[in-house]
Order: sequence, then structure tokens, then C-alpha cells
Amino acid sequence: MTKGNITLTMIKPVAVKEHHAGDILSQIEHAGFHIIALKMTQLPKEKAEIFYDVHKDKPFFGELINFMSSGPVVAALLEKENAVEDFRKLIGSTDPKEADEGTIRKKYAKDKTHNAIHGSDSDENALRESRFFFSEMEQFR
Ligand code: FUP
Repeated sequence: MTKGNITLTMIKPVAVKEHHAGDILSQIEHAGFHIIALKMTQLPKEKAEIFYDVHKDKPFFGELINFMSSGPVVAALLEKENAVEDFRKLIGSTDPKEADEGTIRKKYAKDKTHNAIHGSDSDENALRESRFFFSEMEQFR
């Protein structure tokens, strides 16, 4: 399968509240990703449940949904060759204790749930998540 060139990111409520959205977007652009869609929005619980549907049976689901609907997020669609894999390297491990120095999660995440930023985990999910947040008219490729 050929590698896709888009990934979806979401700067999570704690990072937005603590005014790190600008720094994080800057780091993303400096790493060579083009922002091709961007918005600030707050997810109602029902929407957060749809976004994280694959985790609905996990023990942390309730905490995750409460956190993700607790305040505004900044969602962006990013374009770069090998976007999904390269972006996951830039953000680092889910658990900030395991994230490499210089990664976005190492700098800004609090713990596994409050981990500052989302990155799609496959080309298929990047496409699904891009449609979740952005209409055709909001995407600039
Ligand atoms: P990632 O793809 O790195 O965002 O991580 P996962 O797919 O493992 O987790 C999905 C979401 O569940 C992340 F937002 C973090 C959250 N999560 C928890 O809240 N607690 C956990 O123990 C593991 C993941």
C-alpha cells in the first residue's frame, strides 16, 4: 500500500487552555507539515464518543471523553509525504514518561489521558478524521 500524505491532529483542551496552541502549530510547521485545514471547536460528549469510538470498551473511555469535551480543541489537517508516521514521531509516545526528548508530548503532555495532542494512527483513520472535522470547502490542498 502506498503511504498517504495527510494526517489529522488535534491540540487537546489542556494544551489550548495553557496557551501552547501557537507554539505547537509552529513546531508542526517547522517540521515540514503544511496546514491545509484549521479550526478551534469544542466537542460535545456525543461527538467525542464518535471520534474515539474504537476505544469505547476501554477502562479509560469515560475519563477520555470527559477530558476531550472539557474545553476547546484546535484541529488541523496536515499534509506531508509519509504524514501519519512522521507526525507520530514528532508527537512522541502516548505516555509522556516514555516520549523522546524534543517531542511535543514530552514538552506539553501531563499524562496518558492529558497528552496534549492527537495524531492519526493510519491513513484510513486520517481520512475518516479529516471528514469528521472538515468539509470539502474547509480543506485547502
Ligand atoms: P495515541 O494513538 O498515541 O493517541 O494513543 P492510543 O491510541 O493508545 O490512545 C487513544 C487515546 O486514549 C489517547 F488520547 C490517550 C487515551 N488513553 C488514555 O486516556 N489512557 C490510557 O491508558 C491509554 C490511552
